[in-house]
Amino acid sequence: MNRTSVAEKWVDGTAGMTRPSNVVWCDGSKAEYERLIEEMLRDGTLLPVNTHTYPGCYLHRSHPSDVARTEQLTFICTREKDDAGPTNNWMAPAEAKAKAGEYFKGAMRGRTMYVIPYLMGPAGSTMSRTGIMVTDSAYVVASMHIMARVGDVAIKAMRRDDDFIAGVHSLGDLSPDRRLILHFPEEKLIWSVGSGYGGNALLGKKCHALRLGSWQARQEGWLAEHMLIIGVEDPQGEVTYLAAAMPSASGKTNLAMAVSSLPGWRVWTVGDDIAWIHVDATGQLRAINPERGFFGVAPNTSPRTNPNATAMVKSNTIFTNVALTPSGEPWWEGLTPEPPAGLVDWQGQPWKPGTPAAHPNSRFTVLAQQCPSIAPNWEEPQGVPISAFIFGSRRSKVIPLVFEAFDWGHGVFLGSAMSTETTAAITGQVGVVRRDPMAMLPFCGYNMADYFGHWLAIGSRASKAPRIFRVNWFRRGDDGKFLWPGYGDNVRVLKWIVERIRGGGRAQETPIGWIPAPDGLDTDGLALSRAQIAEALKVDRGEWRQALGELGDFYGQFGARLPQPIAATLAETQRKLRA
Ligand code: OXD
Ligand code: MN
Repeated sequence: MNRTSVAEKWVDGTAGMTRPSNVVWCDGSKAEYERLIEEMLRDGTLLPVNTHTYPGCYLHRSHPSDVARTEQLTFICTREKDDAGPTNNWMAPAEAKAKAGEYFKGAMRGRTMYVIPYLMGPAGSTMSRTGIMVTDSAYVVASMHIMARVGDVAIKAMRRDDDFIAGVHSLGDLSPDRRLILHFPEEKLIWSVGSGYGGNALLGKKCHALRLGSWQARQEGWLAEHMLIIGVEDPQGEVTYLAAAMPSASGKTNLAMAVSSLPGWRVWTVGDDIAWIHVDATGQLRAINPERGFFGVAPNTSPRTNPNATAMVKSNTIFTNVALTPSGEPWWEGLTPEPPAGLVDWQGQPWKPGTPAAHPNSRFTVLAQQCPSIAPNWEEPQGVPISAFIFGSRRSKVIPLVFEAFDWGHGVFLGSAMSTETTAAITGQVGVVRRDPMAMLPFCGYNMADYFGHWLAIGSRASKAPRIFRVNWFRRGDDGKFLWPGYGDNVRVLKWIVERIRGGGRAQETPIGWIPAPDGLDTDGLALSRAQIAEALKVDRGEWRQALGELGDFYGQFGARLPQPIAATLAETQRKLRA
């Protein structure tokens, strides 16, 4: 392999700090993957599962205190605190390095340091970017094989000797007290210590593709977003590409792989978590999926909610923290209506009813090419043309099932106004409403006020600016039940969105945007009354006035850095709601 001298030097320096007993450069080959699996089966990092029904699948049980992203230990380490902004944890670079340096010092003694050159994005795409990460975790290496393009393909894609994001990862002692996930955007550097969990440890994903990616995107004039990408095919065979931002564990993977309940309509999967989006020479926005696989939430994945994912994880999949049936098959809540007898829980203990069998944030890691709905063009180097953005969150109240922004600026406002109920994908309390602009709160690598400004600027460069929509599958009625069936029926909402893009789609104007007219949504064959649909689409002025008051408080922390058009749209919406 033709390694660059800058990379070699950096790797040597890192080995000097972490003191591994040997250093192995990864080539990304199948043989290497198989060697790692063998080694992990030997030392117990991986457990076999039933190879007849789940060929090529394995189970990893993580440390019980290392099961989700730890946002309170995640920092943006810019020279100026204001550049990280009020929504990020910030630490001065020197302090961060001194602290984490203590944890890294000699952390790899007696262990192998793997060097992983990786490419985010399809080979041959000008939108793709390279990284080199080191780790002392074989589980991380095997997962990176699935989630990124590893080896020579990455080295070849480097434009210069120093054209890479550098990432240092060590399991350390896995103690949350000695865990830090640090981002140094000005140095193109990531340091992560003390966790083996995907979002903290697979550095290509959240740390590179989103936090550092968003920083680079702003500098270079593109967007790095927490978005799925899909192609929606109509009965005539025409495909419309959409990108949708949704918070972690809020149905992104399900929507990315949805099986339509509407005859003739079909969803093609391009990506399920991250989109890198550029404005092309004609002013069209085009998106690539920088990842190579899916790191999806297992619980509630079933033949009913996501038949494609259920089929996809039947082979060549690494499961983390799921339960096992007596015949050694992976199991998680929701996979079957009733739990099978004799389950072993995610910690390897006989399962006690009333406790989680699989961890609520248990995961599957699998190659995208295994997905039955993967789009034939998902690795197209020039990406797919995006016709609309969707912002979705998890709110039991206030937010209608779907509505459309009046224009780009209004859509950016709607994205910036997003809030959501928290899930098990992050350590902390579940079900609390928190602000989550564009589903990027935990992932934006710089001041979010500047991020809103960057979105506005992209719109002015896009001669064919995508339409912007807001969705909420999670609204509940007074009886506490969901108002909308979700899953495959969400394609009914996508159909209305496609119709709006093409100039049809009946809609009515409200103070917050365009809502489907009473007969606008195709609800044929759905056991929902008109009143229920009206309830799902309702704009409650009182609720909205209160919500926008809270939004104003959130904006307040950005001070003068908040773009004026965002503040003006808030004021205008409040005025309309009072009228
Ligand atoms: C993820 C997340 O794993 O958002 O995708 O937490
Ligand atoms: Mn995500």
